[in-house]
Amino acid sequence: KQSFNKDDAFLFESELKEDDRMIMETAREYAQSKLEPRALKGNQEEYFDQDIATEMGDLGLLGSYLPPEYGGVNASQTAYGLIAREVERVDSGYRSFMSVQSSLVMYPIFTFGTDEQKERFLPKLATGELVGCFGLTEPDHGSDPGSMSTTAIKTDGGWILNGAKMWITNSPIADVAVVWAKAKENKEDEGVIRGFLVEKDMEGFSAPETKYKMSLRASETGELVFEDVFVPDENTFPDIKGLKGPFMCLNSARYGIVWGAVGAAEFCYQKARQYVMERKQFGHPIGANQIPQTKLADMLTDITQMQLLAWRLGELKDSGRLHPSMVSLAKRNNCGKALEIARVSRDMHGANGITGDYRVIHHVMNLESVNTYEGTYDIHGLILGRELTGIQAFTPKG
Ligand code: TGC
Ligand code: FAD
Repeated sequence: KQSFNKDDAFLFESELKEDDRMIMETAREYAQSKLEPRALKGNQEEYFDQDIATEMGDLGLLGSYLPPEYGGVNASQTAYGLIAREVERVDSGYRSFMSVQSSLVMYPIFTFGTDEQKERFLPKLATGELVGCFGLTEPDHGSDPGSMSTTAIKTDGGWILNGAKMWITNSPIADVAVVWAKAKENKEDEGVIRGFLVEKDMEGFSAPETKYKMSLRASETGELVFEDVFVPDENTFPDIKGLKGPFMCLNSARYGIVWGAVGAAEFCYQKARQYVMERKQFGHPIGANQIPQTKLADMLTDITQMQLLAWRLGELKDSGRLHPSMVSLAKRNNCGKALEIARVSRDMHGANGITGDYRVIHHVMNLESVNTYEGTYDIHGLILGRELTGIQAFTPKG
């Protein structure tokens, strides 16, 4: 008789290809042995250990889907997602580091960059010797990046950047920032968004840290400030123009988050399952009561749906059939469900659930950011709504 798998009820892992499974196992072993022991300190002390960059690089976990000449291991998109799941099982902040480096920095350089840019940056980003960040959001423009204020004015041999980006993962430790800015005073491209590679020692550029976050505390977050920063032509993406550029990067990063949320949710569900069997009240394990049992049943039902969505999305991406609205559907669903599961698990742990040691509230707080960044829960609902009706509802009518 087939036994029931309490962690993978519909046995999705048995469908994985051998290469993908091997990468998943490498990531799992690394995350459990090297990241898990750092997670509590990272959260309590608001600390990202930069050795993590080179450790992940050594294992081929950064930009894994790129070809070997640029430091990747030609991994499938499914494998990339499985890495995100294992890393986020420990901490969404570590997955953030990995996602930004892989999807928001290496992907655009690989896709939009010149050969010289690829050779200069990609191999070192893949080993973790260089760290990158991605600047789209601004203090006054989050969900609506198309209204951004950061400007780029063409000058001899390059562009002059002015403005500021905010809430930028990795910014205080980044060697290179992929920055999106609007061309100004430019006949051909007035108001068109272009991409730039801003390096940390460029004059007029700074990246102050944003301290005292209550979420993603093990991830470095900061601003990017540009005061007449000269960016030479060789640091400009030559051809990509418009919002399509950053959104193509977001398709990849949001896809990784779909998987990452599965890992965080699985952790919280497994902890709740263990806790209600060990903790006794009224002379019985808490798990002997109906309410905790149906809470566990709801969690596993949601997780099974999340696993199958992520796995199927990976297959569609690997076979070139992914549509961005599929990513919105899955990002919205998996982040919203993961957050709900983490909150319920926290409740099932009673007072212990508020302590760092159990690491559940840590996931609750992290998932608040994950549900917000890369397009909020509601913005992805509106993207789907527009797809379904053909009518955009981002701006009020009347
Ligand atoms: P819209 O008119 O929809 O589109 C403008 C142009 O972009 C194209 N496009 C896409 N292309 C590829 N993939 C997609 N997903 C695309 N979505 C749109 C579109 O075809 C059009 O191209 P063209 O050639 O016709 O000009 O633009 P809009 O201004 O109406 O967009 C509205 C909306 C809400 C969909 C969009 O602004 C949005 O997605 N907002 C959310 C912002 C967001 O996600 N920011 C993320 C910042 S990065 C981040 O959070 C990193 S956290 C990382 C971590 O720590 O893990
Ligand atoms: P707002 O856009 O001001 O939205 C506030 C609320 O209003 C949300 O609930 C939203 O859903 C709702 N809302 C907004 N517009 C509408 C509408 N038209 N209809 C209905 N509801 C609406 N950005 C980067 O560029 N790079 C990064 O590396 C990065 N890292 C991040 C790391 C962290 C920890 C966090 C928290 C954010 C990060 N971000 C990054 C920024 C992130 O992408 C934005 O926070 C997100 O896009 C939302 O923008 P906002 O915070 O300005 O919220």
